[in-house]
Amino acid sequence: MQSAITTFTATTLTCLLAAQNPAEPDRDNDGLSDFAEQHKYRTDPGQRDSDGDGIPDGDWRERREYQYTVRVVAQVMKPVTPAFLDDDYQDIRVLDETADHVELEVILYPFNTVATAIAADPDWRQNAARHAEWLRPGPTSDWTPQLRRELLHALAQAGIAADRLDDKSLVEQASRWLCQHARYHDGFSTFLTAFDAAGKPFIPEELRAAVDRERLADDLTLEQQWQRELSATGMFEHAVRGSCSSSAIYLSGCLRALGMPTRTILCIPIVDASDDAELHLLQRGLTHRGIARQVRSAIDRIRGSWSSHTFNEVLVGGSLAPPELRPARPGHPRSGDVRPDDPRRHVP
Ligand SMILES: [Ca+2]
Ligand SMILES: [Ca+2]
Repeated sequence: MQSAITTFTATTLTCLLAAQNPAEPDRDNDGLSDFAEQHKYRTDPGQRDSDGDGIPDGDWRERREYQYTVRVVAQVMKPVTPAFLDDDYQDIRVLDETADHVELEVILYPFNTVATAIAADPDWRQNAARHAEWLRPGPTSDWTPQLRRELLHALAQAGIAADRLDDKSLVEQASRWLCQHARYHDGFSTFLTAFDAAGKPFIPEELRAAVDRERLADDLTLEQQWQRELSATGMFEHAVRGSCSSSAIYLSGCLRALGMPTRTILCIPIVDASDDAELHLLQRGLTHRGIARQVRSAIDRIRGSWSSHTFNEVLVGGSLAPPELRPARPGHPRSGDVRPDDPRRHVP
């Protein structure tokens, strides 16, 4: 059972996360973009070696000397594309690889200031067009021209002029409308469904019994369940959305239909809260009092279970941050600033 669930997780990561853009300005040519030096690493974007010790800021270890960071080693089942996992909040490198999994070293930057740097871009459509990979329909973000027409019409009826708004205003207003449009109904299918090579959903044989048990609560067929939890078009049509993963899929498909590059991010906890050895690592390793207090508070509530969270990232502020996916939807959870006890963490 664990194997199938983990495979689904890795597939989601591979399908929906974006690579950083190598063309972003790097004035001092140290391998770190100006934006990242200012808002992620806190190094000097005008000096290749900020502290003059002979080691450039871009060095894997050196870049951690200006910020409080958290280092995690995680094994992720294949398929996984490590390059897609580097973003404004974390760095990734591969430590080991087997036939089944990739062992990743993850460096988290919890005190980044990326969220404060997001600004609206009135000409966002020109920048957005360069991110075709995060605009096109996917197995779950399955928007259609019909959905686009109906969504634009519904937004117009609600006074939201999608063709005249800047990117930040549009994503805020459209996301709010979409969440209000769809009734919340938590179900099961995002955690028990896998996808074949063609992107079609199926239930792995070892999970069949669990599906039959869970489905008794709703008088719906499997296909009807999928339409209400794993299909952006289906959720829009039925005006229903499910858990955080399901809601992220719904928003991702609908925002892509509006021409906004969007990806779904799956956050995995830095430790397994059911494993005493890993909890001991936290006790020893998290030396920043604020971070330690938040993490321990969250763990107290999930002890004995497994917890993860899924949400959306949307390209906003193309003029400020050149062609790279920037997290958006201000006011929503981000890996860098969300409090573990913040109720919004379960509202994608
Ligand atoms: Ca630089
Ligand atoms: Ca240095």
